[in-house]
This record gives sequence, structure tokens and C-alpha cells, in this order.
Amino acid sequence: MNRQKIQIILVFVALLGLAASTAFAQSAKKKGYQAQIVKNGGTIVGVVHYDGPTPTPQRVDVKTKEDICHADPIYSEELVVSDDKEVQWAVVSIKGIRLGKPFAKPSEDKDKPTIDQIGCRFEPHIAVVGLGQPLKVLNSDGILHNVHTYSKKNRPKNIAMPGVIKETKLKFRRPEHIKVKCDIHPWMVAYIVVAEHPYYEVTDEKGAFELNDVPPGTYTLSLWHETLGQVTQQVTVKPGEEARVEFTLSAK
Ligand SMILES: [Cu+2]
Repeated sequence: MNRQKIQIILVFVALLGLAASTAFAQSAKKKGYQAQIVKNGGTIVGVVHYDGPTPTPQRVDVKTKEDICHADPIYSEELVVSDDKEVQWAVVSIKGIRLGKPFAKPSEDKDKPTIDQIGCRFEPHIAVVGLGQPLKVLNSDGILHNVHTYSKKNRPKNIAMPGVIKETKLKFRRPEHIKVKCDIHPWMVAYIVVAEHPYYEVTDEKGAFELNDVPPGTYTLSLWHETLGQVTQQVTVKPGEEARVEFTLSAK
């Protein structure tokens, strides 16, 4: 093979490599969420209503001798509906948004996201954490709990937290709604929502949520509740304006 031929082959190989890396970069861009400063964003505010008779709060029969578990009555958080029939613990997110505000930096929001084991409950019932971001897991009770993630897309974890271990951290690599249980106290249930972008909110005790700094555009809002299921709705966000949304979830 003469020198010229070798040079041609080398150039060809280099071009192939360049094409492949460009294609890879583009596909990575296409898949992922891109953060940028949002100027002239709008806000989505809404309420999640309940269609059905208001369920009675279910008090948990705490079958353990540990005093801390009896300090306060414990109620199931599987379905929490206000007297005005608004649903707490529903998760609202903008489906498939590709471009928008960055995740809050840990320094701006230093106590979040956190999930605590306190009074033999997980607090909060639903914690939202960004992909690859740390979720702080606390044990404020001086007793043994364990954090068992029943995940399907992420590797399941089962971390024993004896009373002396007060803090650990979890990270997740794939978006998922993960059920978390303490196997010692079977009524202890929480959810970790691993979010691929920062437009996720959990409804409060009035069934309310607010998503801010949303780039103007038309989106599909997704609403998820652990027992009532999932629904979607279209919403249009205009610069500097507030878009109001109402969801209704039916009793099962
Ligand atoms: Cu426990």
C-alpha cells in the first residue's frame, strides 16, 4: 500500500469518527432535558378535585411496642382528601418538556429534597428528586428503620438505618415513581419521584400546585396519584401570565 492510499484511509476513518461522535452528541441532546435561564416565563396554577364521597382518614393500627411509634396517631396517606374534596399527594408534571429552568441548586434549597423517618412515618409522603441529584434520607427516630425502594427502572435499594445512623443519601439514574417501604413497620410507605426536569409539583392539603418559570408554549400536564391513577390535560402558557388548570380524579 502506498503512502497516499494510507493517508486517504486515515482521513476516511477520521471522518467516520467525527460523524459518529456528532450523531451521538445530537441523540444525547434530543433525549435529555436542557436547562437555561427562562425569561418571560409563565406560571401554571391549579387544583386537583375529588369526585366521590370524602373518604374518612384511616388510622393505622400500630403493631409495635416501640414508644416513638405511639407518640402521635398515624394515619394512612394513601388517599388524603380535604373537606372541600381536594386531593393531596398528587404529582403534577409537564410531560416531555425539553427546555426550561435549571434544577434548584442544593445551596438555594439546602433542606430539600429530604425524606425523614420520624414518629414511625416517612415525612414527607412524597419526595421529588432530580435525576442524579442527592436525596437526603434522615432518621430522626432513635430506632431501627429501613429504607427499601421498590424500584423497577432503578436498582432497588434496601438500607438499614439503626437509631445511631441519622443520615444517608440516595441517587437515582432513571425517571420513575418509586414506592418506598420500611419492612420493620409495614404501614410506613412513601414515594420518591425521580424527575427528569424541575417542572414537578406535589399537591398540598388544599389540592393546590404551582409550576413557575415555564417557557411560553403549549404543554401536556400529567397528573399522577398512587391509587387514583394518571390523567393528562393540555395547557397553554403565555409570557408573564398565569394559566389556571383544574383536574378531577374519580373515586375508585
Ligand atoms: Cu420503620
